[in-house]
Amino acid sequence: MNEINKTSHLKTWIKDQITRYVRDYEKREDICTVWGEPQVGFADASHPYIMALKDLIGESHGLPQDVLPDATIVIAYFLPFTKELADTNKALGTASSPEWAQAYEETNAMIGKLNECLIEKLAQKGYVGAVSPEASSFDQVLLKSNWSHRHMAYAAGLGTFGINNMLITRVGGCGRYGTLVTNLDIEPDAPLKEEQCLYKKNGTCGVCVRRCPSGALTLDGYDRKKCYGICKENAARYTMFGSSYTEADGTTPNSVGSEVCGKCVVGVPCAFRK
Ligand code: B12
Ligand code: SF4
Ligand code: SF4
Repeated sequence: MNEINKTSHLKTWIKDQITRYVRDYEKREDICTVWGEPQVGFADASHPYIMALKDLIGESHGLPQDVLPDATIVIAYFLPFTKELADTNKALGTASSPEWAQAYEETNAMIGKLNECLIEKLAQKGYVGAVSPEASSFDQVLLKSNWSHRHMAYAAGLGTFGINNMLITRVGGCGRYGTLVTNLDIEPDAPLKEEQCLYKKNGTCGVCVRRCPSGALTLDGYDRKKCYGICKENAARYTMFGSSYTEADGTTPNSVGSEVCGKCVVGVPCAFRK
């Protein structure tokens, strides 16, 4: 098989594995969430954008090579939520819907298991996959993680950043990301050139800013502390679905419940796209 065919074959195979896993997972009787069609991208683990992340975010931000010494490709995937789920969270105000909180926890739990499955499948083909343990924790003061899924997903060509601070894919921004570092020997994808946010594209829209209940979003930027205030209010409200982020030890939950809001990713034109 030549290089182009091999790349295309492996990319299709990985996307199929992810889609199949999600479709099987949503049949479980102990969960309620269903997902749209996963979007998958492949980032060059040594892309200049990734290599500059320590300067852009902070010295402590991890590189793919910290996770896997011979890292070559970071698989990034986006699991879209459904419009039905988004609609449950459309009402303005600070309270998220219970469905939104539950989907947040269920998706985070699935991402962990999906990565384990992918690691096993890749091993059967002679490749190694590894997850950054930092991805599921974040500094409670800085409100930053040492592993940004979105920066990896951006480098993998999955989307561009909107005014709502979400990475918006070609099918929209309402959903969650996962990443897996690998030593795959395939051609990477390139960052997406076309701007996905209407405001950034042509100065229109701004709906996300008007929907934000905390004032965290403005046309000029994002205040993560204001946003976290609302997320914590919802965590106190939704303690029944678990709490999937942890302290740096990787086991102690960092919250009493589900730290959610999401009013800026529902009821907006960039939530879902054909
Ligand atoms: C810490 C954290 C939070 C904190 C702080 C939020 C923040 N944005 O910093 C709190 C608890 C407040 C929070 C809130 C939310 N979060 Co949160 N959170 C995280 C977490 C764990 C780490 C993010 C982080 O610190 N990264 C490091 C920072 C520096 O990078 P960054 O956040 O990606 O920010 C960069 C972009 O904004 C980018 N950027 C902005 N504009 C542009 C333009 C260009 C050209 C470029 C190149 C880059 C760029 O540069 C920033 C700085 O480097 C990630 C999971 C993960 N491990 O990645 C989820 C994550 C970011 N959260 C997510 C979501 C959905 C939410 C909420 C909607 C809550 C909810 N589920 O109901 C809100 C949305 C807030 C918002 N509008 O951003 C999703 C985002 C999905 C998406 N479509 O983008 C993530 C990726 C989780 C996931 N698995 O999918 N979150
Ligand atoms: S709601 Fe409009 S302005 Fe906000 S991110 Fe989406 S497209 Fe951009
Ligand atoms: S998650 Fe809520 S508080 Fe945070 S930026 Fe979006 S709308 Fe505003």
